[in-house]
Amino acid sequence: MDMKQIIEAENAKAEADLRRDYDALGEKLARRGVDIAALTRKAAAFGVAVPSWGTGTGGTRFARFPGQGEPANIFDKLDDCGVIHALTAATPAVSLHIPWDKADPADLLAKAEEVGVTFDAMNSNTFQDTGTLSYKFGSLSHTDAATRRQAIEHNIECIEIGRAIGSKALTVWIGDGSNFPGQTNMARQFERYLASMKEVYKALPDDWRIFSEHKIYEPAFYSTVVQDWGTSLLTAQELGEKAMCLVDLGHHAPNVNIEMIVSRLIHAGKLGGFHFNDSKYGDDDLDAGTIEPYRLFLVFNELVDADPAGLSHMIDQSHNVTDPIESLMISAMEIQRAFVQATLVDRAALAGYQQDNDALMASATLRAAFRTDVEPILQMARLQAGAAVDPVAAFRASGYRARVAAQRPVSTGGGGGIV
Ligand SMILES: [Mn+2]
Repeated sequence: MDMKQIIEAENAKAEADLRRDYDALGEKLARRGVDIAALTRKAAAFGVAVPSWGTGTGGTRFARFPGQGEPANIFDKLDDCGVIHALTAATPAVSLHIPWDKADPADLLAKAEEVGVTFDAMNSNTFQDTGTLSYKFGSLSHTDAATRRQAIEHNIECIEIGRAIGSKALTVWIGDGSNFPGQTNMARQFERYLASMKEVYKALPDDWRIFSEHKIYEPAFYSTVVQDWGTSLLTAQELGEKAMCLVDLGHHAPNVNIEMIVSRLIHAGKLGGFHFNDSKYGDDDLDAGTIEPYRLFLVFNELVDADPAGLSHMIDQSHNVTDPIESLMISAMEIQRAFVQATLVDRAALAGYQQDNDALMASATLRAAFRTDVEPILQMARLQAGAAVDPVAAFRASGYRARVAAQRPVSTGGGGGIV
């Protein structure tokens, strides 16, 4: 059976129960003045891009334990991304990492069309050595002009590849920083970074955006050039209107109020997009919504409230102990769930309680939306789109992983494997 037949067979088992649950929820929401059909259409229209690199098993700086049937190249990765979208109808685009995913653009486009996805933001890679000059001591902010030039040219190459495959954005994250106080002049290093980014910005087409992604630390452990949203905002403001900030949920110190950062960036007109994941201690790259689902909801609460145009939603995760396809499907659905729950917030009531300084009822209004089990809405959106009511069950029933494991070369483990 092909995937479509598997989905139909699995959905046939689940449909009757789903319709009962959906009708019951519809009745409940109608009492709150919410039209479940309209909400289901919004859920169906919501999409989040999957990272090509997330389809392989990740690792830590200690080791990587490969899974079965790992993708050997970008075309295998696109096959996996196609399966994720076919089963969830929530991941219409894929974000590429260059040079990991470098291939003939015509072949990339043909494969994407075959599996039913498009391409989201391009990601450059200057945090490992890929050229003749080493990035050991930095890339876009390196003290050596030739090394900076190599990093600039690499980013421009990412734009060129992206143009050929229909991407409209470049995400720049650099690992540049220092490990010792005094190792670098922090002011000069940032100036060199800005000058390099201006060179990349010049090569950006008019209908493109460049995303500055901040991260508090790692691989540099004392100072990082783009360590926080303040530096990211400074960068975006200095570059110009096509430059925006990208918020990776795992790139902050523990307990930082990320939803407030989101609010500030929206105020500045500089919020460009997200890398969704979850975190317990640092940049853990855990599955979205598995550690702090309320925080994910609160981020979406800001987004639904302000409704900024043209945001890029992407997942950026490392799946070390699960099947990456299953983790990416669950994550996409959790992100979609947070969006739907945030859409349920009674905004008029909330504004009233805020105006009256009724902290208890304001907080209760948010939690009433968060506590609503919107699962039938997500399932119905998938059923109507021809995707799976239960994507993980359908994926396991399909035997896809065993099939590709028989075709793809065995992946080796070895040393560290952060992705
Ligand atoms: Mn990221």
